[in-house]
Amino acid sequence: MTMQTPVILVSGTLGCGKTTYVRTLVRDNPGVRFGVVVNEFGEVGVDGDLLSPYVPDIVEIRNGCICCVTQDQLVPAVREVSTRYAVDVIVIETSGAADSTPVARQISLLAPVVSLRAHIVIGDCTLAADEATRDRSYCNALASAGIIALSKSDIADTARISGWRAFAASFNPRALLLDIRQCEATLATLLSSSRAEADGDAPSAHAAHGYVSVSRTVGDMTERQLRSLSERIGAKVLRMKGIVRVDGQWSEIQRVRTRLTIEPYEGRPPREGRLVFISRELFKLSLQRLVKESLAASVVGDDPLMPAPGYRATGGNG
Ligand SMILES: Nc1nc2c(ncn2[C@@H]2O[C@H](COP(=O)(O)OP(=O)(O)O)[C@@H](O)[C@H]2O)c(=O)[nH]1
Ligand SMILES: [Mg+2]
Repeated sequence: MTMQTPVILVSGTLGCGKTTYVRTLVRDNPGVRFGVVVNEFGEVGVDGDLLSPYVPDIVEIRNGCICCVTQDQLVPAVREVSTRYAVDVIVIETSGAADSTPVARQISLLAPVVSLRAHIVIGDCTLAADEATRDRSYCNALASAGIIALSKSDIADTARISGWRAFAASFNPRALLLDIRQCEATLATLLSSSRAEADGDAPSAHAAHGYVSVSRTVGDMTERQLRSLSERIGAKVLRMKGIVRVDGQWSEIQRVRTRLTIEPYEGRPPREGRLVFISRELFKLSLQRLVKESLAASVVGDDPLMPAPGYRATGGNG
């Protein structure tokens, strides 16, 4: 008889901590063989590389959100992970714009081979709950979540954390409300819970989320150039991430809103550095121009003797 492979669905806004959560979950459960399906807007993926040192079995779905544009790729991806790799648990990380309701519905098409066991929606406590929840897709995800996990309580102010707690308790009282660090440690609890309330009748997401993404390959940069780039692209770019050689060391670049972090990259060095930029307020053309100008100005502005990094467009999609 075929065993049902449990699926954990993880969603939440851009930069809320989905990949960080998946990485910790996998790292803290070394006896469990995980398969991961990770979805990104752009045609150039970053999360797959960030997860690859920990998860051998990853399928990336790029070029659009799995709740709408790339929905038809989800079932084949989950089937591939569950059959080809014979994993114990499948984790699906949606893009930051996804409405997880249609995603859950797609997963149900694969019953009884896989079954959605936990639906975790992350709330980023560095954002005010009422700001984060202006997005309808995200609200749909929160409404159907079995678990609402609050991230970044270590750096958020207490008023925002209490705001999130109050919001989550009233908006979806059925959901289990946890600090994300509690979820990381409790795989057995996640899998034994029946808190995967995929509401099949909820309205599906609109076809376009209004996000645009642009990817660039980049040459070596200094930390100063990167910080200058981060400042120049401004607040209209909600998210920047990538893997770049910074001051001679391959680094994981993360910028959520205007908060930039540069950490050593632990995976296999890529052939070339790359950065992905995501915005919701700008047209694609404007984002392309902003990125191009900011990259050029950051490098030239920092050191006139240094040639501009050899960046070139690698596309990206809305
Ligand atoms: N301080 C803190 N930072 C976090 C936490 N979760 C995620 N981050 C940081 O937030 C940034 C975006 O995280 P990531 O997991 O890539 O977000 P995703 O876009 O939702 O997958 C990274 O710099 C993470 O290190 C958390 O609980 N606390
Ligand atoms: Mg991610």
